Amino acid sequence: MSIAQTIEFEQRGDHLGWLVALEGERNVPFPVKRTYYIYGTLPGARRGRHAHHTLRQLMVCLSGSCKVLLDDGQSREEILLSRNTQGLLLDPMVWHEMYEFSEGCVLLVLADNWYDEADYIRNYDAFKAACR
Ligand code: T46
Repeated sequence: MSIAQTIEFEQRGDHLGWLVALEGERNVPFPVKRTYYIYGTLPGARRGRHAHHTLRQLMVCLSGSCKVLLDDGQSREEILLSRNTQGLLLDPMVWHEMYEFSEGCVLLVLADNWYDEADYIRNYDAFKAACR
């Protein structure tokens, strides 16, 4: 079984161009309280490197590509995000790291709660201990 679920979004549009709609509690399986985007990542940088106690998030790569390492404390997997019609659901207590960002990569993230540094586990040993 996969650590994180991926969701395929319906692409809408016509001969003029394309559009994907993300709707909380519809095709996004939680109420959306916060949206942020990650961009301008330095070449070779590794971002994330944390887990959340309770936050649920959905990640969509709007432009370019990057890889995401997922770790649930027992196993690890790597996912390539390179399509803006695919979402990656990040449940609580999943350690995640984003890396191999292509030039111009833009990652959109929808979250079910506001920013709260107390929800982060930024130390990997503490994460492993909390999983036990
Ligand atoms: C996550 C991955 C996918 C805020 O002030 N408000 C916010 O909503 C966020 C997300 C961050 N910040 C501040 C905290 C730091 O001072 O922005 C700075 C950069 O955040 P961070 O180093 O956590 O960024 P990433 O790219 O490593 O991680 C982010 C999210 O923080 C995190 O929740 O799951 O993207």
